[in-house]
Amino acid sequence: MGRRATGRAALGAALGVMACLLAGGAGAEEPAHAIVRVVVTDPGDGERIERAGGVWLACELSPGPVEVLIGSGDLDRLRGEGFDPVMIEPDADAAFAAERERAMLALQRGKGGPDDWWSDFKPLDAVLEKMEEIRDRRPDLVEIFEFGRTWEGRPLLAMRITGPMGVNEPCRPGVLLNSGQHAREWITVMVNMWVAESLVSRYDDDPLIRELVDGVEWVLVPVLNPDGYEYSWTDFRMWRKNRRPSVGGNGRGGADLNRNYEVGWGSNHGSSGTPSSETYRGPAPFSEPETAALRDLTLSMPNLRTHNDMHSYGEQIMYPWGHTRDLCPDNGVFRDIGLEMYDRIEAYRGHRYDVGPVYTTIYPVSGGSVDWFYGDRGLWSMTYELYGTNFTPPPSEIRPNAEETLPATLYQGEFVLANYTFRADFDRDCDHDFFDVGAFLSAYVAGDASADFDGSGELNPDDVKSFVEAFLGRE
Ligand code: 0X9
Ligand code: ZN
Repeated sequence: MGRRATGRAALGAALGVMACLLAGGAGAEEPAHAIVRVVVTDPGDGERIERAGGVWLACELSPGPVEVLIGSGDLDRLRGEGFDPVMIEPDADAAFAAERERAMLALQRGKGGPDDWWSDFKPLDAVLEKMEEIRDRRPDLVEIFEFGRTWEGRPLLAMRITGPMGVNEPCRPGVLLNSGQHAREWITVMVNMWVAESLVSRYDDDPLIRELVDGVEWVLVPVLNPDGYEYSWTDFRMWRKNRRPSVGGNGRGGADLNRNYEVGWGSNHGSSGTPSSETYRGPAPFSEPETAALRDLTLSMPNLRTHNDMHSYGEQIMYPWGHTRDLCPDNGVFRDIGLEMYDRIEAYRGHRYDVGPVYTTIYPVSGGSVDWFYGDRGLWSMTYELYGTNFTPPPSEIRPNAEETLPATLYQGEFVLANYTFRADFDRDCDHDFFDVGAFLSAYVAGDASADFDGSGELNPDDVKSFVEAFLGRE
């Protein structure tokens, strides 16, 4: 994985600002943030970086160089922790401001102009507007609903995308896709929105999409952490957590939502109990309104079968567990799903994602989303780290990232359609079990018209035969 956040540091300027930072002076021109590179040797180094006030800019802290975002004074503290930091971007704020300006210009140009929506990243308001625009195009397929509120009172919004009822009713299997759990991972929001756009705009002409929309209930949460997302646009580009108020108002608040789920919660191996930490798990499982709302949404949808939590960056397709090295009981099936997703991603432009459990593929994560969605809810819960080399990919990566992963994400719909819709689900409880046989036989013996399984218009042994065949074939 590449680690350069920007390649734009001019050495002279770097040395000048480094001198200023080293002097510890808060000069008027001193940028608030700089990016340095340090070399880490063991996993505990993450804590030392955080103790010094730095934010490490990688998904994975493995031995070797890593870029660290620092504020004034942190350079000395990094040295105090025993690192030997090398300046690579003395004015990170200027780079972030330039990125924001570029995106805002694109947004303006897009309003009635030539720029299409996918040409650059979008601030929260524009994402919500786009959700509405997609809904307004096809209100017969799309519904937007609020499923909770954040710390700062913002609505948590989801899009439900599904065709007219009838097919697979009442057992239409569900797919839940969330993105933007980590505030700075802007590209995940665009990629998820592209799924919504594709399901809706291709519905009329693409038979597979139509089958997936008619047969599956898609619930998309493009911005699971809207407070953090907004903050990453307005205040601090590298913000990761939500906006839980800080203890003592020291400006280092927030909980890492992806450490706040109940399964495996609370371990210091893969999460932190220190409120200022980047991986602070919160005071209790589901203490955060954003994760609690997602939990409740999930509990309200017993038809959900699969889930994807989209992150950036690192080219990985992962599944449980994150909190233990042990393989989960369904590791084989997860691996098959992951490998099919791998093939589909690879087919687009040859990117070879790593496939495997969170713990060994990226690093230990305790209280992460996939562990709860699988361990508590029994879903086929996957998570991406999208392609990229840092948290600020160029906007030219939006479309390729979106196109590259779409077929893999759609596969999750294909998977539930193939595995969770049963003609032989006679008692309509959305499960394939022997109760269906019981229900069929009682209907047949009672002479109930519902037992006319082959649709011949009369009840006869052929109905039993075709029911048994469908049941055994898991149709
Ligand atoms: O640390 C994380 O939460 C994820 N990496 S990131 O750089 N995007 O922050 C990895 C989490 C994978 N596990 C789950 N989604 N549970
Ligand atoms: Zn993330």
